[in-house]
Amino acid sequence: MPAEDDVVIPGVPSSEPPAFEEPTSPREPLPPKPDQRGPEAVSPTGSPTGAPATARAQSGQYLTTAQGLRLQDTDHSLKAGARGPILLQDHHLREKITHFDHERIPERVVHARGAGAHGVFRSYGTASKVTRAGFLAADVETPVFVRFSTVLGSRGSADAVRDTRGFSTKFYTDEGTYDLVGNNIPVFFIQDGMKFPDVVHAAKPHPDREIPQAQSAHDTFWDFVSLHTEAQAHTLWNMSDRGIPRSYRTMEGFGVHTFRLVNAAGDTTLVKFHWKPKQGVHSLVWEEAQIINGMDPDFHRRDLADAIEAGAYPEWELGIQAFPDAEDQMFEGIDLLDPTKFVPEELAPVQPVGLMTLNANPTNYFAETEQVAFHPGHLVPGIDVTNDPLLQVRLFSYLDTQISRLGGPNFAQIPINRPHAPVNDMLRDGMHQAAVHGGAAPYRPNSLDGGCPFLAGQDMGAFVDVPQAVAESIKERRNPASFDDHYSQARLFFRSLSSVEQDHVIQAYTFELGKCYESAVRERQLQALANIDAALCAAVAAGLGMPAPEATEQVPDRDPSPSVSQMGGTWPVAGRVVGIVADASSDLAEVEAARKALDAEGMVPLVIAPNGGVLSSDGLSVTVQRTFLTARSTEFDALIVAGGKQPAPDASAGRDAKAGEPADGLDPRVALMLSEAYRHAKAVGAWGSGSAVLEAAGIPQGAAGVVGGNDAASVTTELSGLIAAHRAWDRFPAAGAAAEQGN
Ligand code: HDE
Repeated sequence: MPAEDDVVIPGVPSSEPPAFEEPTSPREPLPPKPDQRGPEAVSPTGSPTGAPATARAQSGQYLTTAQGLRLQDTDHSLKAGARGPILLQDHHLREKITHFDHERIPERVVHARGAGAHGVFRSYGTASKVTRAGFLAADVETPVFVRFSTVLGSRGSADAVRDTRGFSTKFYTDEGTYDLVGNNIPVFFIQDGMKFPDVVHAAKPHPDREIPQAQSAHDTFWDFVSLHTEAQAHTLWNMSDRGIPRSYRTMEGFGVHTFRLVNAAGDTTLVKFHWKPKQGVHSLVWEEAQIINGMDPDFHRRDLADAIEAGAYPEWELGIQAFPDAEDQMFEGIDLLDPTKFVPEELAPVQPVGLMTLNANPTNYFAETEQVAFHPGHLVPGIDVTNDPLLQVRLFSYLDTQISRLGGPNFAQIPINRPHAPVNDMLRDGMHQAAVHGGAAPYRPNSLDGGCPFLAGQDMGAFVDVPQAVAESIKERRNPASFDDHYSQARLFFRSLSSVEQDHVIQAYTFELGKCYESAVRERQLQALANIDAALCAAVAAGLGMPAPEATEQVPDRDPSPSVSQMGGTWPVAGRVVGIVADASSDLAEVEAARKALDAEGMVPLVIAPNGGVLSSDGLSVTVQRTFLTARSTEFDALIVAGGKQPAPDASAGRDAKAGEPADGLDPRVALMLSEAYRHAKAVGAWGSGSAVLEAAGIPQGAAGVVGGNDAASVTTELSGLIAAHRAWDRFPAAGAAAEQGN
């Protein structure tokens, strides 16, 4: 038996391995896999049912209709003779086809593509002095469901596109469900929600050809953001590495808006919410992202599910930046009601208030991840909204959109959306009503139902709107003057990045604008860049072959915020994927030692060999997970070479176009894998004959992130240290002078 049985390789499709022959004896449906969990068993009105977790799955040993009628045949429709027409009376046929015809529901108008997971939030209690929210009291544990998403693409689009990511969390608290519906970027495109359809129409594919899918590199997007300059700050975050996260696990989350917390004494505090990933904030490089979108469009979805399956539970600390609830709602000159502005952590540190751990995959994508319905207006006592005009429009939009997306007003009764608090809402009837309401008097006041339900006082856990003074004012369509500053924070952000990160920003703008057809659009965006940073503008203009315009606005210089840079630390390596290139000539004892060492650190080792099956020698055997045909560097955070010099039998361009002519006797797919990994500044290691492979692939010994050693133990130890820093950053050449001038 291959030795890797005790090393978890995630991706198992079912809770039991299948038999080769089609099974012949009836049995109950298989249970979920150990890494999976469904929504908790509560009734449509929030009561625990005590039912087993699988009670909502299919049951019984035999195929039935939706009415539970056992069936004898599901392959042949009922016909008037073997060659005759089909009879209308075939209920099973009509039910099967009709249900299939209606399997799809409208996808979300934005954030259509997502991935979800279950977890738990444990509160530290540190927020109790500013909020009376029960789930933020000391040591309270609250079940959560999280959905991550891209914004622009359709439900079937690729994961690694350049885009903002959604980060939505549903806390099933005892006081009702609280939703924190945020993004991975702390600022937004627009200040007033009324413009949301405009920015979304501009960013979505062109309406005539419906291209391009899931990306901003096209004329309508840049047309809008260059005319609508309040979008420039968010756009710059998108063009930074934040727009192409390595993983959902390595994203920060932001509530974006300012919220108002209220404590037991009624004191209020303005706050911004932050999710800080324990895994660190990491990104892809652009070429890597583009390859991934072809090789594995499900990259982020798979990564999240695999990490949870492998037991590398992703964790985030929830934190708050707290500001005095001053009359002007400003902090250090930053308007807290302007969602295009963030408050640098250097001015207001993020104070941790609890830890979220994602520890189970959903059992069914549609039932859970697709049907989950978030809403920024799902609040609990102790958390209230502010007058941020973006947030105010969201408070209307989310309830409205769910009604058409989920087919009526009762979507809160769908299992994933059911609160874990008693529901007594006097809302009645409607499509898909799943509750069976008792009583005669769903109105207030009544006497027929004994006056039920009663209203609670604040001491009984009622939500009480903060009695917020609203200045005497006139009705008008206008922004405060502080909203007119569109550039200072874009400049602040760019100037806070390291030179490698600045280079990536320059490349992103040059790429995206290079994809725009109209020179007027490119020129207008260059004008906006000139106001952000002259060197950034000059570098992008050079790439586009256009003159760099002069700035038209005097933009104030703010102190940089080094905390926005992603570089310079080390983080846990659990869940990282390491490819081990090996072949029949490899020392399998050493390969096995590397696998064990990586597994012990929570990483996922995948053996890559010339062909599938098992590598065997000297009584040892190692199962192969990838071949030179199926593997690509982008799947791995690091590569180890333990052999694999000899070209495999299919190393010809006819069988695999990425196999060109073998170089120096090396399989060209291995050469390509190594050169890509090297180019993307990933750690690469080798021992024994593997060192000759590195040499043949032209990987310079002694270069940053290139590890040589005598055995698996020394190589994996050093490699793990490099993976902890995410990339061998020194391998990127120093930033161009243009970017440096910007500082
Ligand atoms: Fe959303 N947004 N949004 N949004 N949003 C939706 O709700 C909307 C905004 C965000 O995983 C929709 O259920 C308006 C900011 C996330 O299910 C819709 C405005 C932020 C998700 C909607 C905004 C977000 C959505 C589409 C401007 C970050 C995915 C389907 C006023 C703080 C939630 C749905 C999930 C989804 C409207 C702006 C985050 C149409 C009108 C700002 C993470 O209701």
